[in-house]
Amino acid sequence: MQKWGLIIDTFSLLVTLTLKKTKDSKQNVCSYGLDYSLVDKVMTYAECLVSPGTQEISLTTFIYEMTFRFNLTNAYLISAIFNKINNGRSNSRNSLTVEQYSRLICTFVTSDVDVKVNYVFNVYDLDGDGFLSKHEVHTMLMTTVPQNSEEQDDMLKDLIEIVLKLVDRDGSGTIDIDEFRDLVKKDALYIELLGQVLPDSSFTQM
Ligand SMILES: [Ca+2]
Repeated sequence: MQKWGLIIDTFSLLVTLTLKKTKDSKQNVCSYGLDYSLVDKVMTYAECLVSPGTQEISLTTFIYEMTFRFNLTNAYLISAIFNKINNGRSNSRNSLTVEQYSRLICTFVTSDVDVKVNYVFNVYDLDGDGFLSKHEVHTMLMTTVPQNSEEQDDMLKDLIEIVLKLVDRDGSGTIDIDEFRDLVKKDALYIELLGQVLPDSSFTQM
């Protein structure tokens, strides 16, 4: 009888640990005001993208999903998103964990504007110093403005000045997260001021 008691105890401990792990994993993925069933759906979708024989989502799959499911069209911006969400891994590879990918998709589907603002700002902030420098603004705008002539190059320079004048309220020559957030609060369209890193309006919710 004692043996069965021990087996049952071990079994319930395992069930508790498994449930706790699933719950922790979902909490890790997202606390953006999404309900668990939606986070569940996102994670199930992300798990389907894992390359056979690995636990990870490859860069190729990531590019394919961003392009064809989320209608992101700029290769440079897709790679900037990938690098940003892959950042901080000790053995940085050309793949993402299911959690990293799910967190991105949760950012896409949440209606929490602050989460989206933080995400977009971080992608634009290429060197991760917390400010968008003139150089970063230039690099981002180059992805949207074609530069085939001197005239277009001048247009780009003018555009950079216009953007800085619009956002850089303290005249520091850089854009900080508060300045960016304030601008987006004035008009939500400004969230993609420097390039599209969120799904467009044709994206249907998960
Ligand atoms: Ca920066």
